[in-house]
Amino acid sequence: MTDASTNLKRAAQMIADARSVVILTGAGVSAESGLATFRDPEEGHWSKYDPMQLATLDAFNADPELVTRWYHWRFTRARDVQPNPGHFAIAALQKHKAEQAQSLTLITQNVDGLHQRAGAADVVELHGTIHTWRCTTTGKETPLSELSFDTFPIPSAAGGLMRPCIVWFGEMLPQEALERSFGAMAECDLFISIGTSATVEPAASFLLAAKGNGAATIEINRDPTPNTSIVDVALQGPSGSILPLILNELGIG
Ligand code: BV8
Repeated sequence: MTDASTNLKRAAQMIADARSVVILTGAGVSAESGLATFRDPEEGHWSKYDPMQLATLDAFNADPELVTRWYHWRFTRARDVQPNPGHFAIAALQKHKAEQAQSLTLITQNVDGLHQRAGAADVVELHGTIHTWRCTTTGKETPLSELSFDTFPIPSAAGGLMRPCIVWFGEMLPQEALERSFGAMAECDLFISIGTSATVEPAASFLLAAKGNGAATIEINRDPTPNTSIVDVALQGPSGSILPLILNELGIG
């Protein structure tokens, strides 16, 4: 038996034994749906821009048209793609754990909404969502479906501009999302990091915090990360292939 299949069986057994699981996902879990990640070169028009230079309040204030166009491009991409087998596997695992009267809290750094479209429940959107926008003057929120993008940027009724309800670099994370995350991490006996480079704080430190609370740890990622050397089991490869194999081991789905 290869190391990879031994590790996969071990990870499956850890998941079966866990009574309280936290999963943290990043852009890598949406890569097989066709959405570019943050640190892989972006295809097409935006390849000349660095997302790190666009996902900031300063960038929006300096050029609201450019940043609004970037998010318009990103949400039309997110709307046009489908959840992949990795998203569906996580949703099936969450359902299975609930049926066993055990808990699985899904925390995502992604803003694309693909976990919810795959059937995941109570998703903690740590970095907000592209599917709701708010007025820069009043903070009043509007669902994306009620916005028209015939002008860039979009003026708000109060005379301000509309911006996505996304946490930009340098902005505070939503209090409720942070509280739910820290609460789940304090309770969990298994923390699984999937498709994230573990470089954006404070999410990058969640695995270490859970480990410090005594949780076992698993990483599923295409490339090594700063967490790879400290997790109990590291499965290197595409989450859209690895997660269904784990569910097969567990006899789920
Ligand atoms: C904040 C929304 C308080 C935008 C995003 C220490 C403490 C606190 C803050 C900081 C700190 N040090 C530095 C900071 C500042 C900053 C930060 O972390 N900077 C980093 C770059 C050093 N953090 C913040 O500003 C946060 N705010 O802490 O507030 C505060 C405020 C002021 C001053 C001090 C403190 C806000 C962070 C949120 C930023 N917003 N997203 C948008 O989406 O447009 S973050 C952005 O990066 C996305 O959400 C993304 O998800 C996230 C992390 O990236 P990843 O998801 O990991 O994606 P990445 O491309 O990096 O990696 C993908 C991985 O997938 C790769 O490893 C690849 O190998 C793998 N992969 C690829 N394909 C597959 C795969 N894996 C499996 N299968 C595949 N098929």
